[in-house]
Amino acid sequence: MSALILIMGDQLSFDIAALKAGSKETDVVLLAELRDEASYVQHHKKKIAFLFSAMRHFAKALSEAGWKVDYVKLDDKNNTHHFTGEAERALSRHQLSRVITTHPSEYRVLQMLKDWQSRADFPVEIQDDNRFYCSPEEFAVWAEGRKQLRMEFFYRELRRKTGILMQDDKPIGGQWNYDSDNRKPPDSSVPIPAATHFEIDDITAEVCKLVEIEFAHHYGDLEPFFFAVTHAQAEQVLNQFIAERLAHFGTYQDAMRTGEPFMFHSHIGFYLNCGLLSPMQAVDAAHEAYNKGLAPLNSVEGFIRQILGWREFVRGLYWLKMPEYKALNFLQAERDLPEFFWTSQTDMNCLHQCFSETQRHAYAHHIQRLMVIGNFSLLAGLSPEAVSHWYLCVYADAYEWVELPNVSGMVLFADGGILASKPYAAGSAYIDRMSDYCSGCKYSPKEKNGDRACPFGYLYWDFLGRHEDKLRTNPRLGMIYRSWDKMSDEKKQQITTQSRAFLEKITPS
Ligand code: FAD
Ligand code: DLZ
Ligand code: SF4
Repeated sequence: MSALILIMGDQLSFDIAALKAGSKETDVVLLAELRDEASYVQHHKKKIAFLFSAMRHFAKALSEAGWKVDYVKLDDKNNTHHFTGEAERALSRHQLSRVITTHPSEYRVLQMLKDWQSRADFPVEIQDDNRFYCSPEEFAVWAEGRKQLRMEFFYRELRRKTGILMQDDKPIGGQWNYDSDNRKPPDSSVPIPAATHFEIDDITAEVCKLVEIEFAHHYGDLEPFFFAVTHAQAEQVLNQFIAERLAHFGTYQDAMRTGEPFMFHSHIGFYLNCGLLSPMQAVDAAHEAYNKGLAPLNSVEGFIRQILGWREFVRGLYWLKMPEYKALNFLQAERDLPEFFWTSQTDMNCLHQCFSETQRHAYAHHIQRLMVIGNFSLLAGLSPEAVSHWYLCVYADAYEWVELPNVSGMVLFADGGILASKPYAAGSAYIDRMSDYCSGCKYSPKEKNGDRACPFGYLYWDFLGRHEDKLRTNPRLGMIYRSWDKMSDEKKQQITTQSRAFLEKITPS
């Protein structure tokens, strides 16, 4: 029986399971630009334009490959703007009575598909997503009976299972992880290659015009737009990363420099997450570069760990712990987001730089997300719901399955330690060491009191004091609490007063 093959906006892969299960001869492929998906959170304008353009290019490529494709544009006057309405309309339009799709990436959409399955008039076949190394079921088996879920042990299992960077059952080089080699501060004498840019073609130009009008009130800049929008272009970004940046990826992984949003990072997350690239392509390309002697082991292992380790781990965790995971708030953080998350207007130069780059490019690299914006959100006690909403809106690679564990688990410790063994809280020293931001700041990391004192300094201690009841027993925080204990009451009071005044100023109660 012929079928409607539903391809969602983050399933743009030629070998996606739903296409593999279908037939070019008899089936119809449906892709639809939907207001509900573009604005269930107000996604960055660039993210919407990127996805719509990638969807249109993919639809065109599928047609050229012989598939019958039905593409519903945003401005189609009959567009219902949700998956259910568009699937129903397409079934009726093509006189089909069943749907094939691929397991969605988000819990909310899976619930919708389960709803379809409960209807007699809507038979739907959900194929497993074949674009990951580890299925949610395999992850659940690995997690079973473990007190703590730690990425490092999961990653080693996947290294063993796949044989990646392995020799005779042992990690190549003798170590599993080379992170200790990967913490060099930025070095202005090492030139950073320009990010791969593409000219806007007619499809992207049309989509940008549409987004500028229809999503004018959304966050972010549409220009400059230079993202890849086809598989071939995404592959070019990957190849250029391997050739020009991978060798330094590990060494400068944590480094931040003013005006250099991409540093030595790959900027392929957008493409991996919507299907223009597969994780296997990226991992294999890095492995091959290592075999050819084009990049050192600390860089290659570091890059592969992000994809084979972290990316797979957070996905497994998401499916294992949803929907409860979303509601967790271990530290009972309730503060609203300060306005400057949206406007970038703050005197704290590190935040200002990271917010400005986010606004312009719908991108910030990992350490900016973790140690600057994330660390600030943790120390300031911002609510997990508000922070998660923000991250989902502003990054072009953001989808709940990967954003939520990073925000809730890695950054805010809202899951109480399911993902991380301790909160990634830090004062100003790390930012000062790993960036050039402090030299251009109104505040100073050296000053502890007065108007010029860096807020990270006092907020850090205030955070530890505020959460003493929950964190003191954490074995990894023992030494820090010993320093806290040595502080005079007067000093502690001063920290509290400074912190309260600062927090009241950024989000008045
Ligand atoms: P690179 O640094 O070049 O790394 C290569 C790839 O490894 C990335 O493209 C990504 O696919 C993967 N990767 C690296 N770190 C992680 C991680 N912690 N979790 C999962 N995959 C990882 N990543 C997203 O893809 N979507 C998100 O919505 C997202 N939200 C984040 C929110 C916070 C608070 C933090 C701390 C991290 C978040 N990350 C997210 C992870 C990471 O920051 C981005 O994947 C990375 O910055 C993307 O840039 P890149 O492609 O240049 O990555
Ligand atoms: C993120 C996104 C956006 C902005 N727009 C669309 C869209 O118009 N049509 C579509 O099929 N998908 C879109 N997406 C991606 C979906 O939100 C994503 O596929 C679901 O969250 C699946 O889990
Ligand atoms: Fe950020 Fe503090 Fe440095 Fe300013 S002084 S850039 S606020 S860490």
